[in-house]
Amino acid sequence: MKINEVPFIKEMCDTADNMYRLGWDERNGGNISYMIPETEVKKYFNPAKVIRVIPLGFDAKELVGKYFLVTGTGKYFKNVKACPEENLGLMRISSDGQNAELIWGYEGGGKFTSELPAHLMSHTVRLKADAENRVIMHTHPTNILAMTYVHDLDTKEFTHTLWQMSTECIVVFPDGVEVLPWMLCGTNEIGVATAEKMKESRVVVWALHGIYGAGKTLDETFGLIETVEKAASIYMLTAHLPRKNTITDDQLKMLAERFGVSYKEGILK
Ligand code: 2HA
Ligand code: ZN
Repeated sequence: MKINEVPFIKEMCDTADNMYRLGWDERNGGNISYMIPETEVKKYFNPAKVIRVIPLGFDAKELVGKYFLVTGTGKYFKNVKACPEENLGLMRISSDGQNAELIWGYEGGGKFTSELPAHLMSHTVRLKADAENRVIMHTHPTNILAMTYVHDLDTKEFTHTLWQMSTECIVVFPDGVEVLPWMLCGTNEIGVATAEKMKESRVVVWALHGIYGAGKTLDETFGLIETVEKAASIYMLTAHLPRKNTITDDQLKMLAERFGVSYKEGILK
């Protein structure tokens, strides 16, 4: 079997390719981690055969024994589909939670994304909120990024504006978005801060940088970020124009009721 016929690898390739084509992942921008059940790993790989052990640089003891398919550091989303074995790695968290045991990938001496702390800390938090969560996705969508330059970064204000930007928003992300101020990326500190925000929401905006999303599948997580990005694009197209119409708070409440979602408190009046 060819590597790009392994279902979860094909899915990852298609997703990275799609995100690249949308202009979200310039150069080495963006990273994805996808938790793969051991039963799935065993269908295509020999988990007893560890190619390399790579120190994590932080403690991932709550994820011991779990397998993740992760984009590589310095790698380009543009190239993932053509060469998954160089741009992706399949790894297991070692029994002491300190290392990544590489099962497949990162050919040519690569390693996991520099944002792995934010990914694994977010997985830990989201798994507590939803046992089926499997994906953490980080990307640089153009309009979300633009919006953080011109909009108040207060989480409630930011969420309220996004919810108003299209009718489906409050239904797709009823837990709103959390916003982190600019922080140095690639550090354990931004990982801790991101995971803390992930307790409240499946979407965390990194001001002046990009976005994090969490979900059960690659499709669902992509769709979540896509919806936030669409809302941000409506904002960027209209923010400088006189507003004639808007979705009111009462209408947002009607939507939430109709679609049976419980939305984050303290945002609608
Ligand atoms: O991997 O997006 O945040 C490149 C990045 C860092
Ligand atoms: Zn980034």
